[in-house]
Amino acid sequence: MARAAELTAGELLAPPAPVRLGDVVPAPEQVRPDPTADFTLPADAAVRVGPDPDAREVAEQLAELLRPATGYPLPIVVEATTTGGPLVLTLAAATPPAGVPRPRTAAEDTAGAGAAGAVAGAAEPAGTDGAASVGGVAEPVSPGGVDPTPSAAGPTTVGADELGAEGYRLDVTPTGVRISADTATGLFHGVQTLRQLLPAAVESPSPVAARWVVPGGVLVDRPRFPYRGAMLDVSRHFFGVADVLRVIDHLARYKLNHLHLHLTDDQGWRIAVDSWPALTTVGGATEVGGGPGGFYTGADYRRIVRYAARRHVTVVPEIDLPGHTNAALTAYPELAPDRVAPPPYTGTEVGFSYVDPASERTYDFVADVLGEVAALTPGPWLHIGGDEAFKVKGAAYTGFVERTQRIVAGTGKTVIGWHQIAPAGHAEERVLQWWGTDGTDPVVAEAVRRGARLILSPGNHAYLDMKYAPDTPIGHDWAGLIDVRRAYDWDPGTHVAGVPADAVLGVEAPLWTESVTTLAEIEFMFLPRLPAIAELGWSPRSAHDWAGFRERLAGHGPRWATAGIAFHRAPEIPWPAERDAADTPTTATPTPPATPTPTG
Ligand code: TNX
Repeated sequence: MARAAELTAGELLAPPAPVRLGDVVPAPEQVRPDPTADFTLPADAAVRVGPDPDAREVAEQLAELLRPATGYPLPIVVEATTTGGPLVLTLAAATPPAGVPRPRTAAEDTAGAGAAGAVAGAAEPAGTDGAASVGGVAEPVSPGGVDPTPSAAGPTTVGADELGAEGYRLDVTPTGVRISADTATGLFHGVQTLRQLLPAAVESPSPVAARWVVPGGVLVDRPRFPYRGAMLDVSRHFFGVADVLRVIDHLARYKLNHLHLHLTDDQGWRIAVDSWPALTTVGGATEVGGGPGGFYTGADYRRIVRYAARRHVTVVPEIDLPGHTNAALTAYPELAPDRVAPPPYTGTEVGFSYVDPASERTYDFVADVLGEVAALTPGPWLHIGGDEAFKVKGAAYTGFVERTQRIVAGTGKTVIGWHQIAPAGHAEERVLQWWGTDGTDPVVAEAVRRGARLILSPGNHAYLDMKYAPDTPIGHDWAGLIDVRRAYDWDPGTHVAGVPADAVLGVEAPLWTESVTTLAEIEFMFLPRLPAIAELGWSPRSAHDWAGFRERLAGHGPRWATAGIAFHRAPEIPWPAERDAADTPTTATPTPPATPTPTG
């Protein structure tokens, strides 16, 4: 505060070209810019919020985001009813927004842009605008905010009660910014948007002399799909708690709401299980390339889960079964088909290990492990892997999966498995994670007809362990090269033949870590592709536009650089010239890790 206040007007930087209201990733559903309504944050601003504890928590997070760069104190003021002020968070918006088109559902999107708009309801009378007047004109608003032509959704209106579990409304007027939502999660997403609407210098960890201008107008936003995630493989290389927390920050920035942790594989078992302690003491001591490995204690895992929950991210734990289990077998040979402990594995081959599906001891193990992991996990999901169990075939495989699905149901969780579990019998609500590369799989389509839902992680678009280009220093290419455009150019609603959009729960970008060894390398592979996947999961299909996306994404380079986050300067993105990011650290480009030596 003191430092910022001491700066004279002459020392202030020239006002940066304000970010445009639609310059947000993922693209908001509806944007109505009002260039006459820009707002400048004053040094004495408070964050005003109602008494709901979760909303107060979001207010505190907003202040935490803004304090370092602005140097402003930003006290939190709790009010029974929020009125006005520079920064206001309002839960359960009481007044419907005026003149905002009704959002389209995923199913409507799939029906085609032109026809789908004429759904449910004529335009409501405009007028009772909430925090900020936008003139009450029921004029359509374009998704992405860069195109003033009407969106295909047509001029129907959305009531405030339609913001749903994650939506929010953001009003910017010359006197302040108000974020309204039905839930604290919606407020949190609105805060992430506000962060992007401020100059990139807001990412600075120390005070910066800048005018903190927010572009004027109204934005109404909510997700296309409920499940939007990323996966981190902590088995092939182990990543400590601090790294995982930082990954959660990156997810939250882009409104991703699930972190899938691939906790077990041949190269290491990473989650403590009290009833089978050698899983970690023996099975956790290895990783690809021969490094020391590591594992999360129950307390570590709880800390990750709590940190994620505060950022409205749900942790999805994966225990990969019946294959990918060499680390478990080194600890407990009684689970192996021949009851002989295999040597520890630090290579990168797949498909050779499995727990004995014919042994009752295996199901004791599965029930104990899944029971303990379920008890540690507040979220609704348990992921059982199921991929590449090449040596467990036919009825032995489907029988194992069906029994494991029942064990999961017994823990009260909903089962997720890689799409290889499709031939197993249906289990209520079960979810398949598609990682195929050609969009056709009759077995998966049939499982969906029986009631399964799908998370889409197509290997050739969403696998962030694939290289960007032939010269990318780390990564694989078995599913092809994935540059930013390839990560962006597909539609989760239509991607798998025979799977309708309403069976699609959402999208996930997996990061396998055979070749990824450091946090900087994780960031290099995530950014800038993770925001592409995030936009596919969040934004209405009508907002999908590569030309607009690459321009919006370009503005994030200076943000990452200012925050000290590594990323790949992908050549197809028009990054601002270096001088525009003059106050930013140099981007870290990872050096290639030593090639791991397969040992089996
Ligand atoms: C396939 S995708 C795997 C993983 C590897 C990955 C490498 C899937 C479910 N299984 O075991 O790490 O390829 O890209």
